[in-house]
Amino acid sequence: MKILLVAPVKDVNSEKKVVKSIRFPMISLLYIAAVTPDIHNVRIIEEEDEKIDFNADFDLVGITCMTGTAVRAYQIADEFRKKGKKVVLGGIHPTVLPEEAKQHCDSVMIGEAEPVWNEMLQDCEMDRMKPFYNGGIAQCLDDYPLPRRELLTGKTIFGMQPIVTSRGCPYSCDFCSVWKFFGRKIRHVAVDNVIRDIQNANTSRFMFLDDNIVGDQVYAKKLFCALKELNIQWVGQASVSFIKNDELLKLAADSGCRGLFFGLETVSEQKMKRFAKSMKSQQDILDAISKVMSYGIVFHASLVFGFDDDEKSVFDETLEFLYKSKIPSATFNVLTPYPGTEVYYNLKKQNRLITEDWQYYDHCTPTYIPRNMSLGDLYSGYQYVKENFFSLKNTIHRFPANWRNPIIFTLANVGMKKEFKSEKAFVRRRLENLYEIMERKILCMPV
Ligand code: B12
Ligand code: SF4
Repeated sequence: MKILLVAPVKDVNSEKKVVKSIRFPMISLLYIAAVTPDIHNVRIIEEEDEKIDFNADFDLVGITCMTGTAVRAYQIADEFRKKGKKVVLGGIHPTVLPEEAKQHCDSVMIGEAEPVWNEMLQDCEMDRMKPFYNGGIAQCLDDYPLPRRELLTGKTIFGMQPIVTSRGCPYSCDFCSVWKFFGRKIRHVAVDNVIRDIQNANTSRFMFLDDNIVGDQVYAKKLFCALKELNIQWVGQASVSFIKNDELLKLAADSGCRGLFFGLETVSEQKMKRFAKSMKSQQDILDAISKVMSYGIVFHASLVFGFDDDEKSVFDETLEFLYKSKIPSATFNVLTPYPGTEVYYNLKKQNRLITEDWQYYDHCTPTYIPRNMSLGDLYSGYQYVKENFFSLKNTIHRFPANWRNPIIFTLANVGMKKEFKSEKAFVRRRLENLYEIMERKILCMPV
């Protein structure tokens, strides 16, 4: 069969342009290609790079789908089905909402694709595809073949290739569905296989996509020791607690780590306890930032606004802290109630969700009635923080502390600023649409 695997853009009609330098290909499709028998021909389209030709000759189209890309994924699926093609949808959104996804495809793949992909291919050839296939959660990742990297097309951020060493997360944050989807036990790819994957990749720059590259510190130590021999540069996501382990932090740096993404969520001391993270005070975070930076590693923080205990003061408090910390780079998000998360169920129960039109679930648009501020306050507070953080004055103030990584610092800040500029008018229009939706609905306003 001729198989097309597609990674959709968020919204094909959107005026919000994705800054090319910060986009990244979907590794899931490379894994699916790897379990596809050689008798089939597989092609991958990253819609960010390449337009889809709906008239092209394919027997089966597989589309990967997150909540933010669901609307576009469904458009693509509908269009291919109109042309008589068989379509299968997979990824986190169809896994959480399989019945919704089924309205747009022949089959929905729930959970991990590897265990059931071949069964589905055989059924497709025999024209007897089942509505749902459930791959569940495999116990051993070493039974999976390595991703087929040669199918990657297009440029990636700093020429980095994506790589994964684990699935699963032991934490259970209420705004995240990863622990329900991939389970609470961390499952690893054997270090030898990771090394083989890196050696096949034809680059010396990697982005580890693991939710927490140091989730299992014994494994991490083994991995970093092996990476040291390869002379590569890498970035990844980590929990901030690991930096108390000096040996591991040094090993990470020696193995080529150039940047780590930390989900801090908040810098407000009263709220830190709620996240059960190791940081208990702003001083703890300041110490963590300077320690990570002293190893030549860029500290990238991810912060979220709009939690029920957030008040309007959260925006100034965050900005002041970030200014003081001279943090190299940060991502700001409006809390997004993804289906399958506790936050989603609670807001829905309280009748505070404004819309379940997934195109609004973009991390910039508030899609629910906040508890301690108005919708407009949340929107403008979020814009205010981004505008100030990426301003020339703020960037110049943070630059001297980041002299060891001038290129990454400049590119990260310039790239984020560019994206912010393009998103501003777009989010404003989305907010106006949401006000209209609210007028039509009676939603619970907080008292
Ligand atoms: C790495 C990562 C990123 C990277 C790279 C993403 C990429 N292009 O690969 C970056 C930083 C760019 C990123 C961006 C975003 N991400 Co992200 N990301 C992840 C992360 C940590 C790992 C994804 C991954 O590669 N996993 C490994 C692969 C093998 O697993 P997989 O993708 O799930 O694929 C398996 C199955 O799902 C299934 N499958 C997947 N697709 C398909 C397709 C078919 C046809 C079939 C049959 C099966 C199938 O089979 C695969 C193999 O087993 C996940 C968390 C997680 N653990 O999943 C969040 C996650 C997917 N991201 C999330 C979000 C919200 C985002 C952003 C919207 C964040 C933002 N602020 O903008 C953006 C959106 C980007 C976009 N394209 O729209 C959420 C999605 C929630 C949701 N309900 O949609 C997650 C779950 C994180 C979370 N904590 O909630 N992300
Ligand atoms: S937000 Fe991160 S730490 Fe929390 S459950 Fe999700 S993946 Fe795990």
